[in-house]
Amino acid sequence: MRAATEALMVIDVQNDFCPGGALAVAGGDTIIPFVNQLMSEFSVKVLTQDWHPADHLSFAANHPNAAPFLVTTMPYGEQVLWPTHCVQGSPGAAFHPGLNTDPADLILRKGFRPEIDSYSAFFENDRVTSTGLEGYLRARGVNRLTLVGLATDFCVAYSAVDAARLGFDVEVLEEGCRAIDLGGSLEEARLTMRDAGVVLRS
Ligand code: VGL
Ligand code: ZN
Repeated sequence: MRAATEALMVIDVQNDFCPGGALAVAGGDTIIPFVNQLMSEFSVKVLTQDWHPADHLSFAANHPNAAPFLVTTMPYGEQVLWPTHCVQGSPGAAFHPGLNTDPADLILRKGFRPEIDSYSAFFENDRVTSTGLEGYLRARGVNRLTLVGLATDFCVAYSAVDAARLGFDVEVLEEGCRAIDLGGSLEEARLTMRDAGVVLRS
């Protein structure tokens, strides 16, 4: 068992990011046995859930004449427009049925404000609005994080980079992640993570 100062973070292992889902990540479901095993090795376990209202502005469908995967400019910067996914309470927003959610200490939902996306589990996409997760982890005495989940190049990478910037020791286990890889986004995310001091383990 890992020390009580270490937490496992499982990012967005939800139906919509698995094969058959609205924003399916290739092989997204194949990480699940590995993730379930890891969960038994950590005492502190946090799961995140992408959790959007139907009118969320990260959805291409909520912009006139916009197609999914185009980039637009929002008040807080660039934003990819996604297919409608992880709508609050929908089957696509539910955790994959193979994921063992019972051992989770905390389930953190993010992306619930219609006007702003939140890839990271720590800050919304303006990079300043806090989700409260830092306070939770610090209050529990956690200083080291291991991340797995979906997708490597968006929610995992943003969470890992924010965590490193906040001063946590951060490791991403790539065996427990799968990427969307939109126009080279995986390679870019790897570089950004390394620059921020995140340790990538294959
Ligand atoms: C994610 C795109 C949009 C993710 C969430 O979990 O990586 N990607 N919303
Ligand atoms: Zn989303």
